[in-house]
Formats: sequence, C-alpha cells, structure tokens
Amino acid sequence: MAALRRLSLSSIPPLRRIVSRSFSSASNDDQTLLTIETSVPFTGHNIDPPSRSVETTPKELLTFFHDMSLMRRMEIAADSLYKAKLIRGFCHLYDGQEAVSIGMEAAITKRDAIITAYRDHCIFLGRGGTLLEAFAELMGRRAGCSKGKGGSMHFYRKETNFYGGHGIVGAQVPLGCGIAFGQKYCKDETVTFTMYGDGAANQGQLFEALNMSALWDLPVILVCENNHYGMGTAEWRAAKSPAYYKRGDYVPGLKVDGMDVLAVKQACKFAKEHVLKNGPMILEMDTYRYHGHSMSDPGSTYRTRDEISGVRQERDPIERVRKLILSHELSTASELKDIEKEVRKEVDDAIAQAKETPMPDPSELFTNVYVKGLGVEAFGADRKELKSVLP
Ligand SMILES: Cc1ncc(C[n+]2csc(CCOP(=O)(O)OP(=O)(O)O)c2C)c(N)n1
Ligand SMILES: [Mg+2]
Repeated sequence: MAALRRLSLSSIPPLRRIVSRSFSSASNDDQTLLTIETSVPFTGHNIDPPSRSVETTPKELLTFFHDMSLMRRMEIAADSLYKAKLIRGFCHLYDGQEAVSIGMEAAITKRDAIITAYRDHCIFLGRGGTLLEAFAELMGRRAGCSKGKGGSMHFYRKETNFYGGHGIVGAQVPLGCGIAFGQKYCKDETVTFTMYGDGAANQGQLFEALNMSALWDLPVILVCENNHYGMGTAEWRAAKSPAYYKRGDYVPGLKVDGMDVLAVKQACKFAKEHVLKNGPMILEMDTYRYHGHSMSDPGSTYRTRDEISGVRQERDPIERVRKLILSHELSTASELKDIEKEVRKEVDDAIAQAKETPMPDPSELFTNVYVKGLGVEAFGADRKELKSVLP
C-alpha cells in the first residue's frame, strides 16, 4: 500500500485536454494540426520546462495507436510463447511502457542513437525492427536480429543506430555516453538516448559517466524509465531520493509523464535541442510495467493487484490515445477495433513465419565472439590445455 501512495495515481487526470485546433474544420484530414495539452505539467530541475502544448495530427495519433497496440500485442504473444517453452532463458516484457519508446521516436531521427537495458523488444521495434526479426530472435532462430544468438536481452539494429539490449544493470549508460562522445567528435549533430531503470539509477557508474559527459558537453540524454520497481524492490526502498530527474545535481533534468506519448514526444524534442548546444540532460519518465520483472516473476507479490489495475484504468498509454481519437472524432470505435484486429493478425503471421525459420548453424557458436583476427585460440581454465581454435 505504501508503494501505491507514493505513485499518487489519483493526482494524474485520465486524459489531457485539447486546448486548440488550428483548423476549424472537423474533418479527419490526416494533416490537420492539433494542439494538445499534456496530462500533467513537466517539472524541471535546473531548467525551465517546455510548454505543455504539444502539436500533433490525426495521422500521428492513429499511428501512435497502431504502433503502441502492436508493441502491446507483441509482448502479450511473447508471454504465451514463453509459457509454451518456445522462448527460453531470460525475457523481460515492456507492456505498459510503450509510450516512452513511441514518443521518443516521434521526436528524433534514426540517425540519433538509442541504447537500453534488457527490456528491449519494443525499443527495437520502435527503431524500425520487424516483428519477424523480433520473434525469430526470441525463439533463437537464424532470422533473428542477432542471428538467434542474443535472445530477448540482446536485440540490436545497426542500420538505425540501436546499440542494444544489455543485461548488466546500468552498464549501458557509460556506453551511451561513449556513443555521444563519438557523435560530438564526428560533428554529426546527432544525440544519444541512453535508457535505464529506476533500479539502475542508483549505480555509481551512471554518475561517473554523467560527470564526464557534463565536462565535455556530450549530446547525451539519460532517460530514466521509472517504472517504480527494480525487480521486487519498490523505488522508495532502494533510493533515498526517488526524484531521479534531480539526481544529476549540476545536470538539468525533467520529470515527464511517461504514460502520455505526447508528453514524451515534447520532452524528447526539447532535450535533443538542449543537449546539442549545452551537454547532457536527464529525463525521468514516470511509467509502469504491467508484467512482473521477468517471466519468473508473477509481479503480484510486492505490489497489489489494485495498484496494477488502477494504473491500467487511469493511465494506460493506449487507452489515453484511444479516448483522444474518439473524443475528437478522428476515427470511430469500430475503426480502432479494426486496427487492433489487424495488429493481432500482423503478430500472428510473424510468429507463424518465425517458427518456420531455421535454427542457427552449430558453427555460428564461434562467430561474433571476438573481433575478427583476435582471440583465435580458446584455452582451458588452467591455460595449458588448448580446447579449440576459433575461426
Ligand atoms: C550489475 C547488476 N546487478 C544486478 C543485476 C540483477 N538485476 C537484473 S534487473 C535488476 C533490476 C533493475 O531494475 P530497473 O533498473 O528499475 O529496471 P527495470 O527492470 O524496472 O526495467 C537487477 C537487480 C544485474 N543484471 N546486473
Ligand atoms: Mg524499474
């Protein structure tokens, strides 16, 4: 119950309010400009927050609805495949947190880089990865985005600057700062979003990397996805100050409703502009994971079912967009149902296809382990007995 109080769900209104519509026409024109107010104001640390008024279009809102529904469906299907033992090993699902990925992508380009932890399936999809590549990877197939050798925690997409998929809590933060160093060095005018959880936010390496990033004005945005738990530990048990947007001290921060896709878009746009000129910034996304930490966690022993259903009812990111679309007659309820049906089919088709793809060849066991030409010999623990020579 203490955890529920700290989430202060009742203070968050269920839907943002439309403040103006640029064209008086009530048509569903795809490009009609809408200005929508975020669900709650942004809170800034060492910085004036951006405006709550966010520009969007009917087309963008429908795309958000489709894309978040697709992510949700993919994760639900992954849950079933795991229970059917078609996915093995670790598996961390992202349902509930979809607005963070989708809002972020709406604000940046694929030349910008993203790096995240192990809850990475939807980030991969947001970067332009396909459902087939995702399901094939989850099932250890050759057609997977990491050739079936990474599994759930190690999705990558080089073409669109997605640097993974990392299993060591917090370790991706210094890597992300390093990518930003490269971007600045090459004068790319691009930025890196390095994502981590509230649990990772207490790690020492994060502060070391942030210090260097601030010294060198690196174009890096630290995105803390605060889903309020690190495994079974509530944030208030793990962090003396769970105001993660303030934890950069001398680095500016912004607290964002991470269940409001438009707020995420606004914040990421603002942050990108800021870091290109001034160096790092922290964005704390207030979000929630519906599933347990991983497949071995039912997710209901350290939090109440009421808490979970309360978030679903009051803050669900997809329902927010559905209500917005319906209340402004941008589409009908049955059209939205049709989109959801389509999404189910897209997911089912991808799973069926992924199941047909072959497993990696056994020789693949030795590829992509070392940089080519390095580490060609593998020794036993005593370094005396030569076990094998890698290709
Ligand atoms: C260095 C390290 N310590 C511990 C773990 C075990 N571990 C895996 S996930 C996790 C919780 C992290 O929580 P958070 O950062 O809030 O991310 P979330 O799972 O909520 O997305 C822990 C402790 C690990 N993988 N790496
Ligand atoms: Mg967490």
